[in-house]
Amino acid sequence: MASGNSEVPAGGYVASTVKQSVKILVVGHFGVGKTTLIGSVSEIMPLRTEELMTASSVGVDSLAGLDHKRTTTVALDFGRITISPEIVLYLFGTPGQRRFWNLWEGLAEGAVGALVIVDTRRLEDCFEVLDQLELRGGTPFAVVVNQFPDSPHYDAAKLRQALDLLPDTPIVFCDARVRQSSIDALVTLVEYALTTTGQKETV
Ligand SMILES: Nc1nc2c(ncn2[C@@H]2O[C@H](COP(=O)(O)OP(=O)(O)O)[C@@H](O)[C@H]2O)c(=O)[nH]1
Ligand SMILES: [Mg+2]
Repeated sequence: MASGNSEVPAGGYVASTVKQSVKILVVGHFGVGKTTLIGSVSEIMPLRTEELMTASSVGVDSLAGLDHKRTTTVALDFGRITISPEIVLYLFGTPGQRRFWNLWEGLAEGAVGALVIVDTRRLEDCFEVLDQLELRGGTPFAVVVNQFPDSPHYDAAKLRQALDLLPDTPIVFCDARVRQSSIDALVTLVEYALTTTGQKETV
């Protein structure tokens, strides 16, 4: 799937040829790489709601193992990618922590699917996210394993077992900093979502 950047008019407005918009959620616990993934694929300057972490984050968002993490997403990330002259994807990144679940409720409405980003150094953190997607039902999702230098490596079968995923839930290994890697994850999700719903929904 080509990114179709040539179709994007100067100034970053949506091309007049676009007839359909598709919404995708990017969810995951604090520090898994949501902002990085959206930033690596977005053709517009991603809207970020990052704030420098302060002492008030202590005990709320754990920095254990995240030496370079200095900001936290307060509400959401927003990005856009034109995948053909007629179709544009909107990406909404939202934190997985339980306290953000109300935010998701609205965002998940009409979404074609969700990318659940996981960090194998803190695998247990993604259970909250997976639980919430299961509770909601109906939003197809793919699991994206964002690999950090010190991440333990598990193969897809082990991860499927550990995360108790259905046999057909896609598992993708990704480097969220690399545009093509992030695009591959999005393509996998969209292809999977199309097999589960048989149609695209609009925003
Ligand atoms: N090595 C490596 N570092 C990454 C990757 N993705 C994100 N990071 C770094 O991990 C930290 C957390 O990423 P961020 O996108 O802010 O996480 P978020 O809280 O989920 O939005 C940042 O310092 C990123 O630069 C990746 O794929 N590989
Ligand atoms: Mg973020």
